[in-house]
Amino acid sequence: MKSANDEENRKMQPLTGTPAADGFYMPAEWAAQKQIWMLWPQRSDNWRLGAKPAQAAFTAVARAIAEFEPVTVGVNAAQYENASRQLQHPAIRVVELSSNDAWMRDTGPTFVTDGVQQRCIDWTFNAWGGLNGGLYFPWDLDDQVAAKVAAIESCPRYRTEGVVLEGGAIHVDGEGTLLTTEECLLNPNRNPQLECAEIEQRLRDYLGISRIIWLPQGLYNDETDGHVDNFCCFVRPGEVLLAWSDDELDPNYARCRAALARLEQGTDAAGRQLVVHRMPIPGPLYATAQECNGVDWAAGSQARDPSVRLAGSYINYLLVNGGVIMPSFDDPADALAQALLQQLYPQRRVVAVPGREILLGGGNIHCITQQQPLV
Ligand code: KQY
Repeated sequence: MKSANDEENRKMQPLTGTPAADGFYMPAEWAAQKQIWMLWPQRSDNWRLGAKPAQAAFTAVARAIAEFEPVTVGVNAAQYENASRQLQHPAIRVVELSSNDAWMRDTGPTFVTDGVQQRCIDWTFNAWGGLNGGLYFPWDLDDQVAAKVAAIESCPRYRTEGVVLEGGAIHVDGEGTLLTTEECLLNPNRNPQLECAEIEQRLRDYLGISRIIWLPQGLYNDETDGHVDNFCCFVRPGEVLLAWSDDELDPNYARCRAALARLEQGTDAAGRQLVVHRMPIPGPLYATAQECNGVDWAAGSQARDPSVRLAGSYINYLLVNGGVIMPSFDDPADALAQALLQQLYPQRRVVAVPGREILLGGGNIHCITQQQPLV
């Protein structure tokens, strides 16, 4: 006779097959959400001053989201009490969940649905490049995050052994179109064993999409090898928002134009010509020497240097139920960016949360969050 434990163990095992073959697809970020998942920053070789300022910044993001919907924050055991105290809020749940760092967009699951049930994809994670340019070692706990989230939610899970992908590398419109960059997905430090056509087939198989729009590159100096979520996103089906610079001396100038050409050339899965909105890029932004000195040096992690431009972007915002949570940078372009987002999302309340501290760690609000759609 089967025990309850056998049944639980069976549920923890990954599914065989692929989501698309089973009738599942990834919904767009604007689909109704059950909750947002986050992780708690603590590693002092990425976050300055023992991650204290980053913890305050993550807390502000969690609290801003909690005004719209529930948030679950995964925390390493050593930080459980500290995080629980800082995150006290009726809509914020803290769970013990080990990780190497705090990038839930990239280490968390991608949720898929067939319109009735929810499942999720547990992509293989290699810290943005493994031993060939990855951002830290080891990354074993990060690679387990998606499976642990799935277990907490009792969500059946597909595991992509041999397909490396981070959530920030893709955006979908929920109607069959996917946006990504060649700089990231075709980088030899992700899936060197797969040809471009094979990568495209994996995207179709796992995400239930039928049209892929490849942008050549992402934002200049993005530590992730050009994640699309820091550069270009869907606003709604048929409309995208692209980071934009008119400064010919900005290394982003050519990147923005190359992306625009691809977006204008193609059509989406429904055959629509895309409308492209342009979002100014803040800065240029740099870390101060003092900020860099606050990061503990550790072999294998990235050196921080005030001369290296930060990949600041307003595109790195998160959609929540009824809201938009965007990063601000104390930059003259902040107000313009907020006004543009409010104009593009008239039915949502746009809330700006300081993003500099998260940017110093290498990403922003979209990178540290993962939406779980409502089923
Ligand atoms: O932006 C992201 N999606 C992750 C960046 C990781 C940076 C680690 N220093």
